[in-house]
Amino acid sequence: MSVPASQNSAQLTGERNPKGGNSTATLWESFDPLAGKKLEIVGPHGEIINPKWFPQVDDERLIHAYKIMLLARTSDLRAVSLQRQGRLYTLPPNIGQEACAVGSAMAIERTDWLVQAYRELGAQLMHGVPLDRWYLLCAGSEAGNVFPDGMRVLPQSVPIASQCLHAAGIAHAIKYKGGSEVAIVYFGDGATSEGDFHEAMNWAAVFSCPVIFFCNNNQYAISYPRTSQTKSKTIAQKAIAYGMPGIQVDGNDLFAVYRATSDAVAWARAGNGPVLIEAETYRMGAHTTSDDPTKYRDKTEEEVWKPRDPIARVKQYLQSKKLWNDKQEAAWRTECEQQIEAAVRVVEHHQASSPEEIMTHVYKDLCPELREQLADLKQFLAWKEGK
Ligand SMILES: Cc1ncc(C[n+]2csc(CCOP(=O)(O)OP(=O)(O)O)c2C)c(N)n1
Repeated sequence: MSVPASQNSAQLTGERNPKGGNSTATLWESFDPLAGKKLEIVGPHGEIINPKWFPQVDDERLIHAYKIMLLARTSDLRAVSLQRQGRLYTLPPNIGQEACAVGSAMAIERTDWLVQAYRELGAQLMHGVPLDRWYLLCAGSEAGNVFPDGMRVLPQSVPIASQCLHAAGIAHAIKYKGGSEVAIVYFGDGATSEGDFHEAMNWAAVFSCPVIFFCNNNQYAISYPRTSQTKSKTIAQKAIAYGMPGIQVDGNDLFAVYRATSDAVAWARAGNGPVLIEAETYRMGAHTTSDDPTKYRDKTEEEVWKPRDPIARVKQYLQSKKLWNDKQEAAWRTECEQQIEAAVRVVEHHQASSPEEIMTHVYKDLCPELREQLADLKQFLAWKEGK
C-alpha cells in the first residue's frame, strides 16, 4: 500500500535550498517567524495560493498521501465509536491533524527514524506501520508498540516531551556513526513548556544532530490554551534562541507541511543540524475520550476551524486536477472499512495483556519496590474480583 519516499519525484519548484544547494534563499530565510511569516501553499478550497513554494510531487504519491489521510480519519472515528462501546480503552483522537502527520512523514525515508508522541496515526501509516498496531495499543496491549522488524519507529510517548530527548540521542548516534539518516520527533504545543524539549533542542543544536522537531500546535494542552502557556508569539521562534532554523507552517495544508519537512530533512541530512517546524493546526476532537472540550472551549471556535479541514482541502485539489473522483472515493472508503474490520478482528482475537506486563514488559528484573507494587496490584485485582 505504501510508496517509499525514495520513489517520490518531488523536485521542488520553489527556491531550493539546503546548504550547498542551488538556491537564493532558504525556506527559513524567507519565512522568518519573528517577522510574522507563515508558509501556506494550498488554500481552504484546494486552490494554490503560493505557487513559488509549491512542491512538485509525483501524482501517485499525492494520491497515496490523500488515501492515508482518509484511512487515518476513518480509523480514528471508528476507534472513538468502539471506545464508547467499551471495546477499546481511553484514546487520543487524531481528527484534524492528518495533514501534519501525513505531510511530514511523507518527507522521510523508511531508513529514517520516526519518534512519535500519541497523535501520529497518519505518520505511522505513512511510514508503513500496520493499522492493527494502533488498535492494539488502544486496546491496552503493548503489542501495539512492537513494530515489524527493521521498522524505525519508537513506541508512542505519553510522558510529554520525553521523546524529544530520545530523538536528539538517536540523531547524535547517527552523526557519531557517520550515517545519513534523520530522526523526526513529534510533540504538541504544551510540550514546548517542558524542560525535556529545551534540553533536546539545545543538545541537538550544539552537536548539529540531524533531527527535525515537529510541533503539532493544535491550540490546547488538554484544557490549557496555547496563548496562556508561553509568551512567545510563535513556537517556531523558539528555534532562534538555540541557533537553529524555525518555521511556522499552516498545519492543515498538506503541501506546506510536506514542503517544510522536505527542506528540513534535506538540511539535516546535509549535515546542517536540526530544524524546528511549528505546524499550526486544530484538534477537532477531544484531548482524549475521557475529556469534554465543551467545558473549556467555545463551539464557535470549532466552527471557525471546520472549513479548514485538511482532508477536504487535498481532495478539492486532487479533484481540480482530475486526479480523483467520487467513484475512487467510494471505492477507497470501502477499502478503509475493510482494513479497519481486519484490524479490529486482530485486536479481538489477541490475548489480553496481564497486569504483570505493565512492569515485566519494561524491566527484565524487577527491583524490590516494583515487586512490592506488583504484589499490591495483584492483591487489589483479586479483591476487585471478590476472591
Ligand atoms: C511529563 C508529563 N506531564 C503531564 C502529563 C499529563 N498530560 C497528558 S497530555 C497533556 C497535554 C499535552 O499537550 P500538548 O503537548 O499540547 O499535546 P496534545 O495532547 O495537545 O497533542 C498533559 C499535561 C504527561 N502525560 N506527562
